[in-house]
Amino acid sequence: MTQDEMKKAVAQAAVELIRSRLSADSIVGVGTGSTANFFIDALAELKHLFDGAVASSEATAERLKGHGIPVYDLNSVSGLDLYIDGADEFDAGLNLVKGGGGALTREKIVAAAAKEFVCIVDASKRVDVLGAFPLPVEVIPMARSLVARELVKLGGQPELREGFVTDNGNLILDVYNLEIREPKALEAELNNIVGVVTNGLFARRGADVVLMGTENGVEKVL
Ligand code: ABF
Repeated sequence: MTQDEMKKAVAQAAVELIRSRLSADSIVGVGTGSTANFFIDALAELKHLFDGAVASSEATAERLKGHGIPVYDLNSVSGLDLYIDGADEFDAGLNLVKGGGGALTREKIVAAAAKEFVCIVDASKRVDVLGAFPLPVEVIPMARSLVARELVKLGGQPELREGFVTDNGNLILDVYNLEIREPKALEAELNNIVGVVTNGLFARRGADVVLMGTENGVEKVL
């Protein structure tokens, strides 16, 4: 199985998982990335079963609309039952690193609004300790250097993601060399740096379930 085949399989498994929970007034939170894209394509088959979606990025909104799925502003809905999204890393505690695609802030907002977060990944995303994947931190442009210096004090090695601006008009610092043994504490500490909008640790609100595509099929990690 190729990595894309695993992503596709896990996307299909997520659709099967949520199918019985969809009703005419359901609005589904939808994430960003290549695995989420496979999910959107599979979800489109069920578009007659639910009302619409809230998107975690402009790219996802466009893809949903391309399938004829209505996209709602989060402010116009009272909450979401489900959020389905990928990740860059996950550990045994279902803590995640996200934001490789740069959509971390909107992803974190939509995840916070959802009762259940179903994370869909291929097996390459499982790690013992988070941090091999550089941790994305979204920063207000004028605070870029200030935040970078604070990240160095924490032992990280921040690098500006060149030529990239988030959907919110901000910058991303990718932080290398972090061995994240206490994800909840680090998530809070990073959020306390003035100028940080969000960081890519999803630990305080991690996944509720991870569906992982492997060579031998899809595994459910709880
Ligand atoms: C989003 O897409 C991100 O938070 C994460 O960076 C990325 C995962 O990408 P892919 O599914 O393409 O591996 O979920």
